[in-house]
Amino acid sequence: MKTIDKASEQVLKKAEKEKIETAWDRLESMQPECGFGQLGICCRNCVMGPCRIDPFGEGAKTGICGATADIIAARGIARMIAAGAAAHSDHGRDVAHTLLMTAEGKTKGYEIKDEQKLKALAEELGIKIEGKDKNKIAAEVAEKCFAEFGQQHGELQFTHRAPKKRQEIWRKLGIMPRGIDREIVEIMHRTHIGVDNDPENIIRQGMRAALGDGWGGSMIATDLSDVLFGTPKPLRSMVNLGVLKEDEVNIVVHGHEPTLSDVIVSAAQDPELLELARKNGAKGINLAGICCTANEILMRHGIPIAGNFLQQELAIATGAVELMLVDVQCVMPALGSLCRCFHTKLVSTSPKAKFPFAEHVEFNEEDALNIAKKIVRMAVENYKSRNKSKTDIPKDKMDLVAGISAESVFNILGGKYRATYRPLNDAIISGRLRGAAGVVGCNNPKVTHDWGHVEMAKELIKNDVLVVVTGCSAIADAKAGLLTPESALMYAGKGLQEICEATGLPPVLHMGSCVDISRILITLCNVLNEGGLGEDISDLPVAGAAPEWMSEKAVSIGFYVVASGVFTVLGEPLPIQGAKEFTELVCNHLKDMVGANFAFESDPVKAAHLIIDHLNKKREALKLKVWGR
Ligand code: BF8
Ligand code: SF4
Repeated sequence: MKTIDKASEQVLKKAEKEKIETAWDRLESMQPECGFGQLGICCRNCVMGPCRIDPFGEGAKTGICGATADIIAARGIARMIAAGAAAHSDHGRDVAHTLLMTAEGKTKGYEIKDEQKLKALAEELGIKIEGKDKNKIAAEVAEKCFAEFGQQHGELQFTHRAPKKRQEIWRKLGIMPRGIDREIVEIMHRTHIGVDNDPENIIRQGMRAALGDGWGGSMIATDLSDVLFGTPKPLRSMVNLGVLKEDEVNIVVHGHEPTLSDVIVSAAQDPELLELARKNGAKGINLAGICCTANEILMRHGIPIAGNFLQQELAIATGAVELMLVDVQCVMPALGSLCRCFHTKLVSTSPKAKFPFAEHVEFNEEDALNIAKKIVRMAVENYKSRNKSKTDIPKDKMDLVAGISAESVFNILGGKYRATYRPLNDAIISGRLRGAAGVVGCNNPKVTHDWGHVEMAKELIKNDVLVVVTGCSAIADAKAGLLTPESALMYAGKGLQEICEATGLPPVLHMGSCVDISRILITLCNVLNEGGLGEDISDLPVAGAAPEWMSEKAVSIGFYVVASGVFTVLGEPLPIQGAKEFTELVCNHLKDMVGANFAFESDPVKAAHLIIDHLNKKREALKLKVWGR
């Protein structure tokens, strides 16, 4: 089965009938995938190779330089971390840039929306705020954050948000990140031929760069986005391909950075463009999102989501999309040729990311609103070209609640509102909640679309585990109805059900895009600070999972989550299994180093039970109630 999502299934049938190719078809024609690559034992870091290790027979046991399977796999993973951390962090840098330009009055279409968060950040960063207006403060905050990327000595500022004990672990292991860019560069240096050839030493640097992502680049992205676009608060919206409209201009935003999508929201409400839409025979302008940029504008504006990663092609294949605009990350290069089968215009906007058959309208912050309007106008003018006979929009759409941040909501978990995390901690201590799990990450056509996320989330909430979600996982669960308060009655265990009833919250909480996993880290710190659940993140009854992951960003996330002390289960194994000792290091020995490790389990229900067992063990260590004992 390709997908559990009815809307996706309907469009996939249409695609098959009309011989439209999708990622699933391409996966099929790729079979068998390269076994050396899957096992992580091939290397082309120099041109004496490429080399590959024979995992079974009498073939090569080292590369030409002498690198073993373990060295090759460790280098490969470190480079995946470097790419993932670079992607998230560059996103953070772009938000810092937009904040600085806005503070200097050089942008059109942005303003500082959360002054309170700005001031709190300034104080944390050691910036004096007395007598300064918000723009002056914002400029200094942006500059200070910029400096974190290139910092050569010292420690990243936001790592000091972590519990003292955790910071000590990082220092002792030599994995406290210095500057974000510096750690990424150092991975590239160490994995060059003939540099670091000790798998443990390599992965230490991998974790250091990953921590620079989670507690650096990603955290900067989240915090500065909140300052600029507003900190999310709970809100309702809709999800799935059924949010596309038959009689309106459909614009789909896809990619990651909120800087463009946020102004597109304003441009789509422009009276002149709405009038033009009506003149062209459309009833309005309908905005929807794919992937994490969708999560960004859902969290802050309630803009509906058309789908997750594997639905990017399906949205176009409905025939109802006038224009898809993309920025960076997770955008398939297949989109351009697909758009040529329909009237859909594909518009690339980032100087960093151009695509075949896409029209490029370069985005810049100085003129953001005008550029956004230009793109919306292109969509409106394209409505006339829609071929009604080629259009087929699935009816499926689902309600959802989103907009959960570390600042909101957790205060009321447990039922009574007080401005502390006490109710949440009490719920865990009393055993109404067994613990919490962050289920995050991508889609991957190797896994039945959405199945990994949805089955895992259901099994967890059934066992009174509060589930927090981000990225494409959040979208999968939303489509299955798990982001509605009502789903608690259908799927949650008794304790979690009581909490959802008392608070009106769903049992699965949407915390945003993938960079917003930093919100989960902060939530964990807040829980610890509240007291009663240990002294370090690794003491908490919490776990992480990525049931359908595929991207290098997910590898970076996995490593910063584990290095922060959170046990993490991956649906697809890391490509390291041809390297026995390195696999043992990642799946076991890391526990002795950072208090947490990875597990690989492709069955989402079994994976949920690995998590539940882990939470039970943590509860036992904290001397809290454990079920069935
Ligand atoms: O950053 S979950 S497929 S969209 S990588 Fe990409 Fe994966 Fe989706 Fe968001 Ni995250
Ligand atoms: Fe082969 Fe070593 Fe060169 Fe890699 S670095 S390609 S293992 S010789």
